[in-house]
Amino acid sequence: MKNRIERLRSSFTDEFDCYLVRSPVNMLYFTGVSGGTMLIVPFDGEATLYVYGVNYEQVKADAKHCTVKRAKHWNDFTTKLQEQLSEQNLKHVAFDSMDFEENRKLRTVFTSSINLEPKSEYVWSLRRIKDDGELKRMRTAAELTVKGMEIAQEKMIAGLREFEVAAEIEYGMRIRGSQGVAFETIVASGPHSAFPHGGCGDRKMKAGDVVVVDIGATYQQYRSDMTRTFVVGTPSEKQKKLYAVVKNAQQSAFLGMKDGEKAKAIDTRAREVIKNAGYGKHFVHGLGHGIGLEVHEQPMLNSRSKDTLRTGNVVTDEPGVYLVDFGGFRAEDTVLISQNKAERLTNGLYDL
Ligand SMILES: [Mn+2]
Repeated sequence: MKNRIERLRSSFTDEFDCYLVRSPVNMLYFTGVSGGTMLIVPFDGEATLYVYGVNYEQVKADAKHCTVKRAKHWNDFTTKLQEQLSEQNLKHVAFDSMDFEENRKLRTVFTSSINLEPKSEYVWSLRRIKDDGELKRMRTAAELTVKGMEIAQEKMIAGLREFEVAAEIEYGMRIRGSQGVAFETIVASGPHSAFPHGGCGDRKMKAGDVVVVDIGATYQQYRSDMTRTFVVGTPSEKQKKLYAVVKNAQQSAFLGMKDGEKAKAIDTRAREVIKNAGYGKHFVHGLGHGIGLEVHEQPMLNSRSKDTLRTGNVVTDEPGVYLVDFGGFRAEDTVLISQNKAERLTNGLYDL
């Protein structure tokens, strides 16, 4: 099988003859290391990863599928890049992403005959389809996340503060091999639960509180994302009913997820369930997002998405209902899309 740089190169079109990878996550994706300054992928010949001195030895030791060269500073790098472009007569240069100031500086050193255009979609079309090695890591990240959620469930104790629960979750994932959290842990209790990004503060949980716990472990750079809603003590009938609506919506979307389905249609499946239960206007966000090296990736699952689900996509399925005066409810799993079905990588703990 071709390596990722070769696959990027074989997707080149007449529109460009050289691709600059500037995003650290994308450099990691192509070369196996972060810490580079820029990866240059010309149509012909070796890919070159430029690195500043501070990271040179480490990157040189670990980088795959490219030549590693040292650049003293940004101007040294741009001079070398400019030389390479003119030597190889490369005129149409695409890039993934770059901040405005860097883009401006590059344009000033390039001769007027060189085009520089953003074309991140060429990297995304590779990254959104996970290979076996990536899936193995994502499964481990998901297992660690489920373990963290089990700990959360055990800690739904009146008198504990949100940050204490978060600390137990994070420790439990870390001690089992998580590289760190995939994003900031959410333990949102009581009134905080009604905010989709309820955070995690010093509020003391009390009996009857709804608690939304949204967590993720990272394993060998790959992330996972899972949410469950708990109640401290015995849940009320209304709390049970609202969580049931959310879980039914989540399951309805899940059953529709497979290769070839429109992401927008999957979002609609969940939205219909919540709408029919009378809470349509309280589902205030999209259904989900791709996940991998980053917590939010393509494809997106929402009412504006033009994406189609494909085998190898890993996405979240996370409908929610948020009642400001009552509490918020969300159930989320990280899901792998296959030919005729989907598979929950985070699985279990569906009871309130
Ligand atoms: Mn999520």
